[in-house]
Amino acid sequence: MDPMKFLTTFDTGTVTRLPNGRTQREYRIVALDAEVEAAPGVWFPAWTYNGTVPGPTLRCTAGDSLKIHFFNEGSHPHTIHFHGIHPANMDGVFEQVPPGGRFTYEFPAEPFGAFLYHCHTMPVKKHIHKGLYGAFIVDPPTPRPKATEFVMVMNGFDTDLDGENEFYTVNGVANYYVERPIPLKVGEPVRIYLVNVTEFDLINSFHLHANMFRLYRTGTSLTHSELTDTVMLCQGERCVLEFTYRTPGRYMFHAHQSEFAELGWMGFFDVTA
Ligand SMILES: [Cu+2]
Repeated sequence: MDPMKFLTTFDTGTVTRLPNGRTQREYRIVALDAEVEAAPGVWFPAWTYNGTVPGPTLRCTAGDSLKIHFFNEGSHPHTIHFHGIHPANMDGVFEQVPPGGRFTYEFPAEPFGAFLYHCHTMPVKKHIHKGLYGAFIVDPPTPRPKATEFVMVMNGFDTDLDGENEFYTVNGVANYYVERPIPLKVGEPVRIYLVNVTEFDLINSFHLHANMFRLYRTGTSLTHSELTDTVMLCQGERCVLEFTYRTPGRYMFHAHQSEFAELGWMGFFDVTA
């Protein structure tokens, strides 16, 4: 998907009301082998959820009853392992889904926070670096304050299959937001759900220029833990960031691993009055 569209696209599922009054959300996820463009003109033979890397951003509210219908139309066994609380048999580790197979994950969404999902088939390193992951947002029952909300998934692409990343991106295409800065308004409150699934490298990070953000680690509290301009995340870690720009102009954001920034993990916000 076009990374500009991906920023604000949230799959909230098909909603029904259960007899007990709970909201039920049903999602459809299909594992597919697909070529994805990791950088302009550079195609990567990916394993995907629903044809894109990252996969769709799934969103719900704490307490919702979730059903994720998973169909494996790929060439290898896969699963979906969600972060969060759920029973062992819904954990996507032991219930391997063979090509042509299907599985329905069912669990209540808890707790609220910023999460991710990914394939947990061995070797997990391969199933992750091939592209099987996405963001999973569980909103608090009382919504967070109104803001422009973006999802940013930090990843890498090992395009020559040597066990190291040739490109680093947010939302799947190297340097995308350098070529097409993200438009913002002065005074507009912004919230970013940030997820790190970079394979091969121990950490990744997000640095915001000329500003500071409120940091909510894992998004599981409504009280921020820090006011900072840089956050470092291990693979599988995620957080929520909130900030507002006060003056118009072009502002950079990037990984504060200079190497990652130079290999594609960089972007701009264009802030107008
Ligand atoms: Cu897999």
